[in-house]
Amino acid sequence: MAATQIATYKNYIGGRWIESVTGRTYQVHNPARKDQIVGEFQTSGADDALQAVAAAKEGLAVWAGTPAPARAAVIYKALEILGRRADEMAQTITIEEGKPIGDAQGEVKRSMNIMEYAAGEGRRMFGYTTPSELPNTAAYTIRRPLGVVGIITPWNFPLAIPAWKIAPALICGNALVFKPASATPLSAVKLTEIYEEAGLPAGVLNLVTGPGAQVGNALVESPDVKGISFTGSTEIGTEIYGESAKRLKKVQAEMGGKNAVIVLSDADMDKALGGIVQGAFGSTGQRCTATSRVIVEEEVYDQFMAELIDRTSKLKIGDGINPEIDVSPLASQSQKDKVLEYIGIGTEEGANLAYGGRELTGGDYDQGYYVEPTIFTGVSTGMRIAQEEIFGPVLTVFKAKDLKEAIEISNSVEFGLSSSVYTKDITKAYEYINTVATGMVHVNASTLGGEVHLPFGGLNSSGVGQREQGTAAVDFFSEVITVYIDHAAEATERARFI
Ligand code: UN1
Repeated sequence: MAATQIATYKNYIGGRWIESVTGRTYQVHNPARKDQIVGEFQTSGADDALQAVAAAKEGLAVWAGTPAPARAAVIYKALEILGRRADEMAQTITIEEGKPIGDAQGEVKRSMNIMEYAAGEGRRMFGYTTPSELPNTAAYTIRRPLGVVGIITPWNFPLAIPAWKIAPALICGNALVFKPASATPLSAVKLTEIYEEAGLPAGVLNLVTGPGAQVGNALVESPDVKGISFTGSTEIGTEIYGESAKRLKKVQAEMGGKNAVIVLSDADMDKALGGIVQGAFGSTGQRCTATSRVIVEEEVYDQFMAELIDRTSKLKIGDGINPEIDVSPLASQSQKDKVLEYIGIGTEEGANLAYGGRELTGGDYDQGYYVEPTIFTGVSTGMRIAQEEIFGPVLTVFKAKDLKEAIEISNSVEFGLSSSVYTKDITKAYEYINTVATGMVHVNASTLGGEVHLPFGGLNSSGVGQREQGTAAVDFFSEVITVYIDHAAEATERARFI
């Protein structure tokens, strides 16, 4: 692979693949094989972003006027093409992001699911009709696109997150400028190719790769961009929300998590352990819905810990392209540095390193960014490892005397994305559902994921604006217009208070 020629990928603006006006490019490499170059991509700047916005304005004129069922036909076609390219797309995800191939295949499937769901929305896109106070008057709502929308996506789901923003945005008739994470642009290029092949009109989807500080900022600042759909860190999301608020721009920001699982003494231990190990160490913990805290009721704590460590020790670590692998490398050097730094912080704070904690080196490990699955016990809520999002394979464990205390610990963080309880007691499960401070709540299932026809998102520092996916996505990507029609044959006296 290293000997083959490196492909250069371009931006896609106004229906043409073009180079950045900066004249600069950068390389992306495989996090499991540092010497394998995934490709060369445009290092775009603000001028490219603005050119894309101008192209999107032209695309909008065509797309907003296309009936939603006809827009759906393009998305269905793209879905078919993605299905045909599914294996290639899964490999692309693994090669550029590093996640195990099984997870990458799941990601492709989720992308297909959202495209199917969004396309179906083309024959719904409901408004509502309600009686007017006045005779001979019709009153109802319709939906119109927001306009030009900026789509800013992270590296940890290089295909699915773009897919679940782009498909709902398209069905609602918007034109888009898509800025994928600098670390994972190849899945984005391929998704754009798929929409091009599906027949999306020029200018409706524009792709600009490069640094967020230039491209992302230009989108946030442009008065022609009416909305931003962002997924990434709470720090950047907060900045985007603030800057957008000044310009009265609609924002949907999906940000960090510090998701907790509560294990009560009556839990099915096998189920709980399976969900926790997958939640904490699957995708190397690099998911905003990853499990980063476990709170165990004291009666079952010792048994639980022994089994957790046993299961964790059996995980196979290596290059995710090998289907036998459970835990693959972190996505980058900076991710590895950050995770190791937090492991150091946990130790300094006095938590007990119960398992793992080391960087893996030697042999193939030297080719990637490997850190062992790591478990800290004796963690208290004041510690940084109990509060901050680590975004890696690090699990913190707490002991609680009962459900009430467990929920207090669960709610003691600024984040509020996902959470889970394992119990067979329906009363306790409901108490948990009604009091835990997260946007997504699971009972007897891991904190991970979500289905595309249900809203996805969190409370507090985890998210702001309307949820992604489900009908919430249509609410975000459309404006509701209220219509009143007086259809009386002649002038009638109108009520004074209207
Ligand atoms: C998932 O964990 O299944 O950035 C989806 C993220 C989330 C999406 C996660 N916004 O990890």
